[in-house]
Amino acid sequence: VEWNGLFHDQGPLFDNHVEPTSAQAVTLTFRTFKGDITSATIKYYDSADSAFHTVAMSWSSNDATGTFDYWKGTIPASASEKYYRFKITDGTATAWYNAAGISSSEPSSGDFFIIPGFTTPAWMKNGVMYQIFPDRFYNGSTANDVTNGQYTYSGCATEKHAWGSSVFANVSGCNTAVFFGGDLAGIDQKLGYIKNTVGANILYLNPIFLSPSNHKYDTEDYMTVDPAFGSNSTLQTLSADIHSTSNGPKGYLVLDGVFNHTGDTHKWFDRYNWWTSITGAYESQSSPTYGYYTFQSWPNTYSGFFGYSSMPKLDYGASGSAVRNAIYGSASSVVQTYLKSPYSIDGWRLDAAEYIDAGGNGGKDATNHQIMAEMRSAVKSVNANADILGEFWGNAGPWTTNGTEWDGAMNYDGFTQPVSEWITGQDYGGGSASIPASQFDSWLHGTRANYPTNVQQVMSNFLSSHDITRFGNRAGGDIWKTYLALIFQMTYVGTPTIYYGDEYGMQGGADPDNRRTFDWTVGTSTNSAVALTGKLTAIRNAYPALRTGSFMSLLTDDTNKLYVYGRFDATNRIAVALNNDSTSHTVNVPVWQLSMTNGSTVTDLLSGTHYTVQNGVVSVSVNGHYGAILAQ
Ligand code: ARE
Ligand code: CA
Repeated sequence: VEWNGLFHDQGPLFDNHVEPTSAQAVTLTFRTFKGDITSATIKYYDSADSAFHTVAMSWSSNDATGTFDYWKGTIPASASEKYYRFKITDGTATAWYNAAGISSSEPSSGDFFIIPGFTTPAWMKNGVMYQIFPDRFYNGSTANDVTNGQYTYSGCATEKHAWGSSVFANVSGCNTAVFFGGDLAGIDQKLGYIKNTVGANILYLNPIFLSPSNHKYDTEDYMTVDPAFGSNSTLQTLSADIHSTSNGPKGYLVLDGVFNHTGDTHKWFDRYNWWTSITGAYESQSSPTYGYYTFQSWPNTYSGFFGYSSMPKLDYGASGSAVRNAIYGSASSVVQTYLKSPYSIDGWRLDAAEYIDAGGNGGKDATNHQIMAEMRSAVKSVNANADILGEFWGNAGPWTTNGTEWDGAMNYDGFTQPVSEWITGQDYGGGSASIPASQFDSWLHGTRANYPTNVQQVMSNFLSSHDITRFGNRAGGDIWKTYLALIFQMTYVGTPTIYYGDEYGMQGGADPDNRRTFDWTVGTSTNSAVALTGKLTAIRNAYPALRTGSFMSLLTDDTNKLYVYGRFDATNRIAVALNNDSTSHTVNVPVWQLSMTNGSTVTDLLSGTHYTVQNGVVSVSVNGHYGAILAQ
């Protein structure tokens, strides 16, 4: 069996129902070199009877170039989750093929998923996300700015600093008390920049609810927008303006749901009696919300996020508990309220979701999964198209492979880390770590295999976040590395997510330096990186193959630091060639793998240059730390 000819994924040419209902049979297509094999079999595990089944595939057709055979087979419709792999024989040798790769012996993991009835939001599959840390993006109203000494929290008096100042920690070392004045009105005023210049249509905002810190991960009241960011009516206006098409394409809004813990000033806890008419859990063991938290020894010893006393952990109790109802279970819950009109948000990013649990333990267990399933039901009951984006830094498979919990997750593990190591030679924390192109490819392959295809397509792929060093820093200020990373980000599988400022290579080390104020003198359409970002998002928006098409690895060259892959569907075939070297290289792109015919023309969507396919190859010179997007 010639392994180089074998291909299947759940792209539109190889799977007729990537999101089947329980009534839809799934017809799979498998590719081999023409005449190479004698039989192909689908072997699938059906969770309904916990047994393996086989389907013999039959030859169906050749590709247009006569290079390949296509084999087809159908897995019958049913409601149960299934996992499949292929067995290929040529009369002598056998090869096994699944999402994790090809092997000569039968694999025990890494199969493709079929999860009837599980859908992820189309707008998340097809959009580009822009992440904003609200205090640092744009000050739309100075009237609401936090002033020096306006209040003191955890011994830290608030400090207001000038936009662009490099002060992130105040004199007492309390970085969370340093404010710059950014707000929701500012975001609203810059929607034109986000939608039209950058080309992003999904906004993800770090926490915006009442809280004494600048990051607002220590919530004081979920039902009130922090006054330094605006009011609940400002949020309604912002949401309406994001959804409106009068300022660019229709947009979507995702908020940060910090539901593992509250702040210690939350009215349910009320450590400092800021809520004078309320008796919180810290104040009395007879408080109506005493049971919302887990005290080992009341009042001073209680479970908190990472042990922080400023972030007491919520105790979710059993199904139907007061906390579950308040957070997501009831019509007036936090989760449901903001999904409904007049806020009409489109999704929740679930902060620290892995730890959510009952009794103050570490989460990641059956109770956590039960809570996540209840949360999904609540979210989808209000808006079936809403997105649930979990925060997890490793393989988020446990929350995404049963179709009952998250739609997707922050892709630290399957995007941010490998991109950083390949392009910058550093991990996302800034430590030295370098991988060659071949390892980059296998890392991506392996992490894609962790997820059903519709989950892969909504994984949030970002270069930086508010929790790690800036990509611009790891790149040592070399803007060409940002160019290369952006080209990869906008042509890879998953929702491209731009942490504000990454579109111009914003600098910054670890928290809090990764939360600098946006520089509006740099973040303009005349900046070359911003212009490239806009061009790339337009390309992604124009070609569905880049969003929901197949992904085929075409070439890795560790010596010349090259990586080439295909994205394709029934309409378009695109080969992306990346050069991670500092000097230019001529890349012979094997477009015969995409069935491009000799003599046909491909166009580099970045440069506009046309090329002719000769001997199954397109020969392209690619600049150092740049790429070509060859489409037909
Ligand atoms: C800040 C400073 C700390 C300081 C602390 C107290 O960063 O150094 O000690 O203040 O003064 C929020 C704020 C942070 C703040 C933190 C605590 O944004 O600025 O810290 O609250 O007050 C783990 C968790 C993951 C978490 C990250 C940060 O699993 O959930 O750590 N991320 C979310 C948000 C954060 C937010 C919180 C949670 C709390 O995105 O912004 O912090 O609501 C490995 C592990 C990960 C681990 C990661 C980083 O890869 O696999 O699980 O993430 O390392 O430690
Ligand atoms: Ca302001």
